[in-house]
Amino acid sequence: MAIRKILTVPNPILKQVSKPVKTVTDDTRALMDDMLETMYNAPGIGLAAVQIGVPLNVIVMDLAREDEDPQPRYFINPEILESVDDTKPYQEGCLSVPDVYDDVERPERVKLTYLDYNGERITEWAEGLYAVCIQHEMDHLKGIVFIDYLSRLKRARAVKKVLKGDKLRAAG
Ligand code: GNR
Ligand code: NI
Repeated sequence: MAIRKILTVPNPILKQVSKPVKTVTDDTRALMDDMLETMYNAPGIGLAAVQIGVPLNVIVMDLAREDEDPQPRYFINPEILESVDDTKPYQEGCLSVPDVYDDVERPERVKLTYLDYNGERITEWAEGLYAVCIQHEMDHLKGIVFIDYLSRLKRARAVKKVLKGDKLRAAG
């Protein structure tokens, strides 16, 4: 397992549309292992493969609180089958947009289908933080980052803030 570098905006790779995984293999599992380690190290609650520069439809997530045992979740080729009409705002953040947080409105519950770590199909409803996070991650697979839902001014400020943070880190 290895910790990989997380790409940040405005890296154009984050705008790429990810491709489906043809077959779930040990390579897919090795990628997911690296993603999980990278996510825990960040730390974050979800990560899409494109955020480490691999444009495949692969997501990892762990919504367990710090006082709970880890609950790693793996999603390959996820699809949303149904969404309720009710939406709810939630203050989102993103490892690709460090230190920026803002409200995003999304459907409160979504029915999704995906392949798990072993390539088995799971179909279930997601709600609460799970619904927020899976929609945020599935946006990454389409090249969408949460700041794309904000006003142009807020988006420009967010990108500027990230570039400034990168510059400060580079200078040590
Ligand atoms: O760690 C993360 N926290 C978070 C908080 C609110 C809504 C979505 C997220 S996902 C984010 C990790 C990330 O950037 N995943 O793509
Ligand atoms: Ni994100």
